[in-house]
Amino acid sequence: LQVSAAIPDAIKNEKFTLVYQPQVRKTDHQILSCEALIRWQDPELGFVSPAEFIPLAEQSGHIFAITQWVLRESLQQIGKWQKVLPELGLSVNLSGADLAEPGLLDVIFSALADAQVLATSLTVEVTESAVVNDPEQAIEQLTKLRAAGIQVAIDDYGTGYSSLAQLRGMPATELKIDRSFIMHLASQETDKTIVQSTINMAHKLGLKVVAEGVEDEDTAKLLASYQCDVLQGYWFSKPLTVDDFEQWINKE
Ligand code: G
Ligand code: G
Ligand code: MN
Ligand code: NA
Repeated sequence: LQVSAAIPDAIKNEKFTLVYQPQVRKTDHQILSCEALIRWQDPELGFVSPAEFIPLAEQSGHIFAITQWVLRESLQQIGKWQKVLPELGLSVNLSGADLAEPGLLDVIFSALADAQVLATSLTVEVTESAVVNDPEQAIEQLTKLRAAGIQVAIDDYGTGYSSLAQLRGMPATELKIDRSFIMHLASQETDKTIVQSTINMAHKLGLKVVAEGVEDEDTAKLLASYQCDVLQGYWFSKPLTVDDFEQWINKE
């Protein structure tokens, strides 16, 4: 059984699950938000990585159905968690193909309404490569989302198609520095310079900065000293199932 051939059935029978990775404040490491990440454990195929099936779903036109499920499922979950943690935010990854869907805004607004979650609680993460296919259409949709109070994060910043010209044109509220710049931060002087300058530039543009892939205490301390607003990575927590996330919250 091929992964691509199994995608329609996985959508239809809701075979995906979500895990949630905490995003914490730089100073006291209090939880602010979490990123929803999709998982697929298939009875026949075993564990299929999103790094494999998301690009296949994009190619076959199935990604928007997956994104709709992710949005509805994660917003329902956040709605429950907000009863205990009213300020908890949620980040969801969007694909470039989602930004080309005319129905995207309706899907997001109805998922928010059904979950009784405020638009300001939601951040959509897009890579700059998601915007290259049809920049005008993508930027128009992101601008509408922002006008409704939804936050827009540029994911994996510094890699792929990212450029200063694209940053200039993006209606972003947040910049997520790619983990390849964070992983060796404590030992690489070049990375320190790049990360520090990127944080300063982002702040001057009015953007919040998130570092992903924080794996040790030295890196967390360095990033705090650079005024990086939000930290995410294995040092704080790996992506967690719903049960594990609730345990983690209770422990913190
Ligand atoms: O969680 P993990 O490191 O396995 O994710 C691998 C890749 O899949 C990352 O680039 C991540 O952004 C992407 N990904 C994970 N969940 C989703 C999702 O729900 N939607 C989209 N579009 N991408 C996702
Ligand atoms: O592309 P995106 O940033 O959405 O990818 C998120 C992915 O990064 C998640 O699937 C998660 O599994 C992975 N991830 C999260 N924290 C860390 C970390 O500290 N180190 C590494 N290597 N990967 C991480
Ligand atoms: Mn992401
Ligand atoms: Na991503």
